Amino acid sequence: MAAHYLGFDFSTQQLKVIAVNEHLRVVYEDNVQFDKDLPEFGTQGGVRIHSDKLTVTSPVLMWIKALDIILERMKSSGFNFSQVKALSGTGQQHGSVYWKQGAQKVLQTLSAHLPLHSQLDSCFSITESPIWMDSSTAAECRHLEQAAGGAQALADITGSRAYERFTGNQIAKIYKQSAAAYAQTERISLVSSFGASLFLGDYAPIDCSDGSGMNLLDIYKKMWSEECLNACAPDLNGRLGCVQAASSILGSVSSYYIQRYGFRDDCRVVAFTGDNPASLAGMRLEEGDIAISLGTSDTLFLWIQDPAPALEGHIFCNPVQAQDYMALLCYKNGSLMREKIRDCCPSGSWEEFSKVLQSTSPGNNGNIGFYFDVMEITPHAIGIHRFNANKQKVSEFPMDVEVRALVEGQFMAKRIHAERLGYKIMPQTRILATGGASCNEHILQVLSDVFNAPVYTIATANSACLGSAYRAAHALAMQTSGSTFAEVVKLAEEHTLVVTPRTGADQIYQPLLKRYAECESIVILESQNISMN
Ligand code: ADP
Ligand code: XUL
Repeated sequence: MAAHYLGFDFSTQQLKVIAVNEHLRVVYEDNVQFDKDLPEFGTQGGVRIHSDKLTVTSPVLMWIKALDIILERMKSSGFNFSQVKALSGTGQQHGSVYWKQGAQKVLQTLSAHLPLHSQLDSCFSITESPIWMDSSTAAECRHLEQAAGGAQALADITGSRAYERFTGNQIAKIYKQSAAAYAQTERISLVSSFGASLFLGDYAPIDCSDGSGMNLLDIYKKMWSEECLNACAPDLNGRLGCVQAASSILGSVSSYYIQRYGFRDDCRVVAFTGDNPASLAGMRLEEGDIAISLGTSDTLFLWIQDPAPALEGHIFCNPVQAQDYMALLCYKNGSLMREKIRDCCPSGSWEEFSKVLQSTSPGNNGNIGFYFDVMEITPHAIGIHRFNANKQKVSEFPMDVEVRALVEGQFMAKRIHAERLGYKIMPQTRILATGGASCNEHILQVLSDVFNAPVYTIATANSACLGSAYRAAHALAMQTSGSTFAEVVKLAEEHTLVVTPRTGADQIYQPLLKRYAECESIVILESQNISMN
């Protein structure tokens, strides 16, 4: 009988699912868009931005309802769940879910006659889950860094200095502001391990790779750091449970899925992980490659063996090879910022945005722009800043200059920060692009020109979801025959070469990158002044 593997992605704007067959070909793909398909939650881009503009949450019940919808749709389309040998999944990183006392019992005794959301609706002590876009925990970050002996000391343990969106700081804020809700909390999950818990019918462990995005895990010992836990909230260890390797098989699907959807009783649930680690798996990253994901957030990641945590960027445990690591840079002002500038074009369409990129020339005649609608992570800066060819600040650009300045600026920042992490572009460098905007060839052309390297994609822009299906197949193969991830994904389709750098691009961007870095220093200073006033 044919074997299928499922991957689920609880991402910022939608829940996605992909099924692959035993040859790792995609046989089913669907998504539930939170804003459009679940309007009763009133989210924008899947999130709620609170009035302080810093607090950003998503309703946990919305994610559960989305799972009910997607499974029902699969069932009505005739999807044969009994062929699924294993499933795994992924979630936006850093977001946290607070299960109320008694919730474990409810998870273990779900009735197959009812949808999940109606049974789990009173299972959460915090119903608005803080997510990665939140930047309201500056005070908690300062406290954690102090407790660990400084920013670098914290990075040396957890792979990152303190970041506002990292879960330990979010938990510390919840403990401070809602001590009663914290006291009622039986378990804290990441979005990924929350997804796994729904399928397992029990609390699923946090995996090491997504666990690295919490400022709580010792990434070398792969255990919680007592020092960090104690600095965030009391009795945290018990609420987090143990961590496990990302390729662990956690158990079989709960009887709920067997009875309601016809899953087989030995369908395995493989640990869920963060979307960036899952993307690394889906892109089949190899040493020397650089992956760029252009989703709600823009991220850039590399596979590394000898990590050197710094004050910029993050080091996570590697999701497919337990002894290795991955480096990651994350940019908050990704697709949503591009959408904002796109909407300034007369027709507000991606076609027009692309035409403008095509009709303007690389280097933008020396004009440079920084577009940070929300406080950026690297650099820590906010606002829109435009510089003309003489490095003078200007208040506006014509629309076509603006579009190119935005896209060139976003990619120049990525190249500069990757090089600061020690990354070197070599003649054999491949850029692997994924995420929603990677279907746009004109955006990828600018990426290729700025990095002076060819850009490849895979058949789906949803690499995190696909990577989860691959990880499910790998965990089973590892258990039965000890296969490595690389051996298992050899079957997958080749990457597709989409664009190569235009002649002369390197000569244009070398000096412009230098100017961009100089302008960035000015922008950082100005942002500091804005936040002080
Ligand atoms: P996430 O998984 O983080 O929810 P996706 O990776 O699915 O997000 O990316 C969604 C984004 O992709 C949208 O916000 C949209 O701006 C962007 N996108 C979709 N199509 C295009 C296009 N043709 N050109 C540029 N960006 C696009
Ligand atoms: C990574 C990050 C985002 C989220 C949402 O550190 O914050 O990429 O994982 O995609």
